[in-house]
Amino acid sequence: MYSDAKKEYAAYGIDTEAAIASLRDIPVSIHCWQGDDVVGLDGGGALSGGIQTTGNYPGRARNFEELKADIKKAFSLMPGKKRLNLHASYAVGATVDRDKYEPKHFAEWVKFAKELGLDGIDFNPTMFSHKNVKDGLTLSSPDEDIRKFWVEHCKACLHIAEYFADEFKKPCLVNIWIPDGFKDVPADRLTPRLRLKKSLDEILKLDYDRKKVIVAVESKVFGIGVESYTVGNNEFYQNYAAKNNICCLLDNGHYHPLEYVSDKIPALLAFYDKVALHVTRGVRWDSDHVVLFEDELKEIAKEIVRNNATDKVLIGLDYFDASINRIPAWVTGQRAMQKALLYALLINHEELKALQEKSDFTALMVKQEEYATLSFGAVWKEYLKREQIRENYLTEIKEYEREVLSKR
Ligand code: RNT
Ligand code: ZN
Repeated sequence: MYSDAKKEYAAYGIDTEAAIASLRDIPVSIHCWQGDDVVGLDGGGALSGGIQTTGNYPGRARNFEELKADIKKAFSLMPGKKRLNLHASYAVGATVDRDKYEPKHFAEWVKFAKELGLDGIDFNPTMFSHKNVKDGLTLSSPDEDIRKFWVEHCKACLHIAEYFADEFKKPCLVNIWIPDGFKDVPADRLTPRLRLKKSLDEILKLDYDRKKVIVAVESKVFGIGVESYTVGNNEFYQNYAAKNNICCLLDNGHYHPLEYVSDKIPALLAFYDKVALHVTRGVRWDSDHVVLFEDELKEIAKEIVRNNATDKVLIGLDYFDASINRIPAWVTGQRAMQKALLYALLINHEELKALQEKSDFTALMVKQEEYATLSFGAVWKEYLKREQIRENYLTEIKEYEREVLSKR
């Protein structure tokens, strides 16, 4: 099947071997929080901040050991180059509060990530599920003690990120997302944003190595319970990032359903050296369904590949479903991302771009449609085979569920 597919793609001017080789080299940062419903290990409390997991499927990882075991299992079923994306709330054995976290609280994670042969670790300050989220506000809080606490937390996270970068000799992405917003019509939309700006300025004043640590800011249109106003909206962060030479993180569940992140990627590439992504699947009000191999994901992958931006676009996953077995949830989303990248690598973009430039939109449409039915599946199977990964992961996961998850 593969040798036929190879010939079929060659007729389109595509080298399937080169596509497979490129795919192997594109890192995808995999979020740790699908494994435990975003609960974390630092006892911060129930999930808050306008995000929610729904469902109560048995087998949630309840501690560090269980989470590690599940990550190990899930990652063993994922092809390609993998990074681990951690939240600060996954500190191990911390007896201090989040503003005082240190690299040592993450040393166990480094050890684990090295054992798994991962490409690196990415990091996120956790500004939700904590008593210091006051009236739903963190970095934009009018309470100076609260605002300062979160500024200190972010600074601590930059130090920890530098430690990750040193350990793996690879840059670490630190993504700042805050839940701050209001449920109902505010009386003042500017003041909280000015306070957020001030907080970010204070965080970035820290003397950190910008080559090792890439700071990103993640906007959102609304959250559950904060439907009327989001302090860190898209315009705020894009302008902040541009003026302060940091990075924007686009979460494709954070926009109006008629807006597409695939379209935003090239807009930002015109101005930024790096663009970070949270790949997810929005469904109506929820921004965090398991990623599937669907049209928008393909478009996102095409924008990364055809703009030669595989080292500029930092791909991270962000979804959490508690209604199904969490391990196939993880694996399905990661494989979907890999499929989309492979799909994009198996397109003769130069030919299609030339048709657009010549305004031959008829040929462009016909050709694009042809790609939909080429032997993609055969190349995907070959890729999995070479990565020594079985296509069927359900059987193995069912067994893990019987042996491990169901006993929790
Ligand atoms: C929330 C943001 C944020 C979180 C994670 C846990 O809407 O997408 O990225 O999902 O940091
Ligand atoms: Zn996100």
